[in-house]
This record gives sequence, structure tokens and C-alpha cells, in this order.
Amino acid sequence: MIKFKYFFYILIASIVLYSCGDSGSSVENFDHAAQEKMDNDTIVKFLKNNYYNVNTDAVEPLKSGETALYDDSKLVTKEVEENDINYKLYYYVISVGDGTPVYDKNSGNLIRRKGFPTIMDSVFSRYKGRRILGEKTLGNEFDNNTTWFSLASVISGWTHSFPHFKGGENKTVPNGPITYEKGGKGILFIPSGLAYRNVSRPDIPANSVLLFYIELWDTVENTDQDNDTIPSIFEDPDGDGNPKNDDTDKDGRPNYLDDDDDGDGILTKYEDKNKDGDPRNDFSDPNNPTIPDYLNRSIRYSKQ
Ligand SMILES: [Ca+2]
Ligand SMILES: [Ca+2]
Ligand SMILES: [Ca+2]
Ligand SMILES: [Ca+2]
Repeated sequence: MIKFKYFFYILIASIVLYSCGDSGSSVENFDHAAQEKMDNDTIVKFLKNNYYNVNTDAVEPLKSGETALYDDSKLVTKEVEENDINYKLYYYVISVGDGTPVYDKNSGNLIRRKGFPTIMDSVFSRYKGRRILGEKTLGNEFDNNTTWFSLASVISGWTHSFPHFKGGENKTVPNGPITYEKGGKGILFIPSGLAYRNVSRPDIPANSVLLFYIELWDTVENTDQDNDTIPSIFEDPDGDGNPKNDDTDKDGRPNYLDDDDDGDGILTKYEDKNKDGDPRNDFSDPNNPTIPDYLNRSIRYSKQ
């Protein structure tokens, strides 16, 4: 519980990263499809004229003989549909990351390592951002931070790239700086349509194409934003992989942020008839045998 409060305050503090969403003050009749083409052109030209310099750990203009980012096997292209437009998101994988180790509390032995986060999980990351201004030109750093945030609440260029990296191991010594080793590390190239779109932000003009250096340090597996015992990634009754568009009781709060998903007055966590701690396997309505009780308004079961 304390953990989630902690996230909440951190999220408030790092508000600069948050997407404006559809209700932002975007210019009406803006041609987002045309902007997507321009942005992709900008990114492709940049990728063809720059490389990753291992020694400086930075992207730099080609000099002689280096492999351009565009031709580098560590560059990945991912298609992301947003507002009916197919965007291309590019990310360069310096290292995937070993995954944050989980140790047995008593013996101290390694039990396993955490896997990739989902698009709904909370992550601990170090990052810095710059704008891509031309085929060999980056703008000044506009952000440089280390913080926890939810992948469900940031620009979608982050939501869809971070899940390709794993966390690392906390090696912080007492009174020393926060230090992680063997975490995921990469560089993101994000079109404006997967960032702040045609809305200007402090230090980031409208329609900016962004580059981020990221390190993924830790993740919260099965993040449960509304604390209703169902991990946010599974609060997706229509099964399209996006929990943000599911609002069973149509109260304006998507299910992953609603602790009473069917709006029947009984909290989801208590609609658990077989008392196994999971409301997803309780079906009491003979007329709707495939709808779990917590999504069925006519079934109001409350744990004794
Ligand atoms: Ca959905
Ligand atoms: Ca819920
Ligand atoms: Ca309910
Ligand atoms: Ca149950």
C-alpha cells in the first residue's frame, strides 16, 4: 500500500512526461497523417546519418566507416496505431537487461529474475531527452531524471518501447548514489504523434520529434493501479490488448482505475465467491455463465 502512495506522489512530481491526451488544446483540423510522414522522414534521415558511439555512449554524426543506426542490427522498428494512424516507433537496444533479481527473504538465495514489464506496469528508470532537429542535429537536453512512473500514464512512445527492456540489479551502497547494474539500456526515436503531438510543452515545441536515452532499473510486476487484486494488464474485458478503452459500468473511469468495475456497489476485490483471492474465476449467473461476477451488475456477492 505504501508502495502505491509513493508512486502517486512521484507521478505528480514528474508531470512533464505526461501525454496531454485527446482533450488537449490541439489545433483543430490538424493533419496528423501528414505530420506522421514528415516525422518519419525526419527520423529515417537522422538514423541514416548518425551512429551509436560505444566509447562516448552517445549518438553522433557519421565520420568514416561507422555503421549508421539505420543499418545497425540493434535498431528495431515497431508499428504503433494511435488515433487511427499507423506510426513507426524506433528503438535501439544497447542491452536488453538481465531482469531485476528476486531473492528469497529468508535464505537470500536468488529465486528468479523479473521479466519484461507490460504496457501497464510501473517502472524505475533513468532517462534524458533531446529533440531531433535535423539529419545531424539534436537540440539541447530538455529533461534528465531518474524516477518511478507508470507506463500506462506516459507518452505512448514510452508505453510501447519500455516493455522491450528488463530491469537490473540494485547495487546501491549505504549513503551512495542510486546504482543499478545490468539493467536494460537503449535509445528511443519517437515521432511527435507518439509524444506530445501538436501541443507545445515547456521546452518542447509542438510537433517535436524526440530522442531519449533510457536505462530500465526495476519494474513492479503485475502492477495493480486501483488495488482491486486484478493486475491492470488483465483489466481488458474486450481483449484487444489495451486496458485503457474498457469501462464496464461506463462511469468514466476505465476498469484499471475503477475498484468497482460493474458499479454495483460491491468492490471488485470482494466479488470473489470462492475466496481464492482472484475475482476473475467466479461465475454465479446461470444466464451469463461467461461473465465474471465482478463485471456483472446483477450479481452482488460480498465476502463475509
Ligand atoms: Ca481493451
Ligand atoms: Ca478495476
Ligand atoms: Ca462490483
Ligand atoms: Ca475467485
